[in-house]
Amino acid sequence: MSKSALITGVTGQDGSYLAEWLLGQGYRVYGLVRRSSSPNVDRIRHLLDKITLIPGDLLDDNSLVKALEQSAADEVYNLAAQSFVATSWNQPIFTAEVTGVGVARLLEAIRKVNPKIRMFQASSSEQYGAARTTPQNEETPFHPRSPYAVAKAYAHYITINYRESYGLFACCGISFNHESPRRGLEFVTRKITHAAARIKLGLQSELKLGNLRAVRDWGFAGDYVRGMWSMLQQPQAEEFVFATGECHSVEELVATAFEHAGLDWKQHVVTEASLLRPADVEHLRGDATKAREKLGWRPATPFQQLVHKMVDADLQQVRAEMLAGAARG
Ligand code: NAP
Ligand code: G4F
Repeated sequence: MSKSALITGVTGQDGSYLAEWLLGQGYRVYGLVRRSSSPNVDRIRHLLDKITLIPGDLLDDNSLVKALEQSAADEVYNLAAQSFVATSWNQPIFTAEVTGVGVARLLEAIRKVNPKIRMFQASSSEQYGAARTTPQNEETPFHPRSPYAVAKAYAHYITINYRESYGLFACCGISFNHESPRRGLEFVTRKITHAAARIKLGLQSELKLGNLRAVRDWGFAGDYVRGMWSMLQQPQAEEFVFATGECHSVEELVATAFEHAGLDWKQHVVTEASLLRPADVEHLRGDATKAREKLGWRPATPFQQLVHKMVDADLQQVRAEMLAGAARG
C-alpha cells in the first residue's frame, strides 16, 4: 500500500510543488484547505483529479483531528501559515494564532490520532532576524525581528518540545527565501517580476518598493520541497537548513529582472516610505552544509535563472490576460 501524506497549506506556493513531488514518489496526497467564499485552487488546479482536499483550518482543533483520521496520514507537512511578514505587524495576534499556536494544535491532534505520524514543520530563516553571525546554520541563535518570526520561533520550539516530550517524529526545516512563478504577488520577487512584465507590456509605468538594500538568499521553491520530503525519510528527526549560500540585494534583483525584460529599472522604480517595515531583516545567507552532507540535498536553480524564469512566466501570464480581456471586449 502506498504511503499517505497530508499537506497543510496545499493551496500555497510550496504546497503545490510538494504535492507534485509526493505524487511523483507514489504517495496518496491529501491537502487541508480552509473555507473561502470563492475558489482558491489556482496553484493546484492541474492536480485536482489526483489529490484529495479536506476542509479544515489550523485555528480549529477538531478539523485537524478529522483530517488526520480521513487521510490516515503517515506523513504530515505543515506548510500552512500567515506567511507574509509585513502583514504580521497589522495582524500580530492572528499571525500568532495561525503561524504559532496552530502548530501546537496540529501536534496535539497527531498525538491523539496517531503518534507514529512523521511531521515536517516549515521553519523560516526570518527566525534568525538580526543574526550576529553569517552564514546562518542549524546552530545559529534566533533573534526574530517581526511578529511573524516570533510566531515561527514558537512553532519551531514547540515542535522540538513535542519530539523531546512525547517521542514524536517531528522536525523543522529552516528554509531561506524560495520563490517561483507561483509566488504570491505581495512578496518582493514576484512583485518585481510581475511589475516588470506589466511595464514592458505598457500596463503600468511605475513600481513602488521599500528597502532596496535588504539582502536575501533566494532559491527556487521546487528545489526546497525535495529537502522537506528527505527530512521525513531519515532514521531520526532533526533540524536542517535549506539555502543556496548566495545572497543578493533587492536592488540587484530589480536590476536583473528589468534587464531581462529589456527595461532600465532606474526609470521606473521609486521608493516609498510606507513600504518600509518597523524592523527589517537586513541580511540573510544560509549554510546548508548539513543538508548537503546528510540528505544529499542541493539547490539546482541559480539566482539569475530563477529571476529570468519568473519574468518570462509573468510576461506570458500578463499577455494571456490581455488577450482574454480583448476577446471579452
Ligand atoms: P503561502 O504561499 O503564503 O501559503 C500559505 C498556505 O497556508 C496557503 O495554502 C494558505 O491557505 C494556508 N493557510 C493560511 N492560514 C491557514 C489556516 N488558518 N489554516 C489552514 N491553512 C492556512 O506560503 P509558502 O511560501 O508556500 O510557504 C509555505 C510555508 O513555509 C509557510 O509556513 C511559510 O511561513 C514557510 N516558509 C516559507 C518560505 C518562503 O520563502 N516561501 C521560507 C521559509 C518558510 P489560503 O490559500 O487559503 O490562504
Ligand atoms: O519578499 P519579502 O516580503 O520576504 P521576507 O520578508 O524575507 O519573507 C519571506 O521569506 C521568509 C524566509 O526568510 C519566509 F519565512 C516568509 O514567509 C516569506 O516567504 O521581503 C524580502 C525583503 C524584505 O527585506 C523587504 O523589506 O524585501 C524587502 N522589500 C523591499 N521592498 C519588500 C519591498 N518586500 C515586499 N514584500 N514588498 C516591497 O515592496
